[in-house]
Amino acid sequence: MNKFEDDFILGTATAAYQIEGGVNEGGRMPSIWDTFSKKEENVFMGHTGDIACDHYHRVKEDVKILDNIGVDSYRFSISWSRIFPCKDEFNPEGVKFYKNLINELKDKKIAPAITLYHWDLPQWAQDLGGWENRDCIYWFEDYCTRIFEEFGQDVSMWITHNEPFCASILGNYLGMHAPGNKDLKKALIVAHHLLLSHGIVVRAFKKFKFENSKIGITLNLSPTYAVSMKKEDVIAAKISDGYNNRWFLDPLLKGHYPEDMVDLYEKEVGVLDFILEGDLNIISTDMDFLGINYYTRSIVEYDGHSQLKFRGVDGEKEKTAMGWENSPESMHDLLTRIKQEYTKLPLYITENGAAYDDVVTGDNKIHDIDRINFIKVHLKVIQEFIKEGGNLKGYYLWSFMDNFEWSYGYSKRFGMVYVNYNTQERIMKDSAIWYKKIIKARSLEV
Ligand code: IFM
Repeated sequence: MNKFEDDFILGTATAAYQIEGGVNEGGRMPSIWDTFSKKEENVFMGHTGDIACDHYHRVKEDVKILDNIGVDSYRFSISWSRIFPCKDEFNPEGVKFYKNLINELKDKKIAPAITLYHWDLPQWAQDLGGWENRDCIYWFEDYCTRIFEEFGQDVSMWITHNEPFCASILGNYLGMHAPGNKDLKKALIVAHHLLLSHGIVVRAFKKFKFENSKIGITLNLSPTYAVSMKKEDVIAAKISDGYNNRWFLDPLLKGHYPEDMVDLYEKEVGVLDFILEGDLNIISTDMDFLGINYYTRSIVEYDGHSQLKFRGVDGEKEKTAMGWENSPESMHDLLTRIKQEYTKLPLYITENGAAYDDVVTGDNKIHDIDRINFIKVHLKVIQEFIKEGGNLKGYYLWSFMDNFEWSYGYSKRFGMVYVNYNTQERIMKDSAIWYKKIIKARSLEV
């Protein structure tokens, strides 16, 4: 029987803006997501994170549910604008909120894993140019250093950034996320500054010499396949891979940006003169692990009309409510590639999961069999990869509970715990009951 080792982490994850609510409480000031979600048509039906899952007021109850499920670790993010609501203005009440959460978790022997930046830049920082401004890196360093001083000893796992691709490209090139820009050059500057801030924060962290505490970054990676063997489709797939994956993996793990993409981007936006001497050395500072968020594969073809000459093609596999294919084999391809081409560092799947259109039955149950199957096939791949010698140390299911799914608002449910947004009642879906069994047995055969 295939068992998960005792030190393999079976956890779950959320992010601050997606669950907390309480946006005007405890001294918090707006982030770019408050601003973005309040502008018409940015988010499905005008939804915002104002109340979300009201986790701000329900920490105790939520940790109790985590404890009931039995997760080894809970990954959550800190809202920077609770800690520094205004520039240089530290807010002890913000720290108190997270200290309380950490203590609740530790009481229940759940290891906290903290993401320092999950897209909710304080609005004051955006007003000063946001991540486009190189100074933002140092504001981020100040905030992280303060957090390390407050909680460093209590937290075993730190993630500098969640999905810098989304924060830079979705937020600044495609305009689908805050702050809503549509400018490739801006997006590339933001991506560079995010990566640089990662390296600077890793260096700041190492100075503390915390025992049993590690730091890394989380990338959303999508293995990319050409729709056909035609030369132009193969080239399109290479570009798409460069755009999604290599632009982030290469600087972090190889110390340089991929040359083919530098050439392409320079043709589009001019010289990338925001990359200064020494930056890549900092970006590639040794970290302790690589976090990977994996949801689906991408299939692409050549598109002469698009700026970067590729477009996504619909695949034929079964899809989740996001329209994303359920493709566990591609996660295997991805992990194998990371191991062979990039790093021997410990890997964590810091997110994996699926949205489905859940139905609450008359007796208040949610029989989310599709979600159970989705998680199961991905956990199987993880076991396979570990058997083959892969250095994979943990799995965080996205998400602990239904939450604000960015531009989709509350219309997509990723949780293993159902949230009734009218009453804030939480109901464990069948997937949570199943995950509990898996964790207890440390095996998929339950
Ligand atoms: O909800 C998001 C999360 O914030 C980042 N990773 C992908 C999830 C699902 O889209």
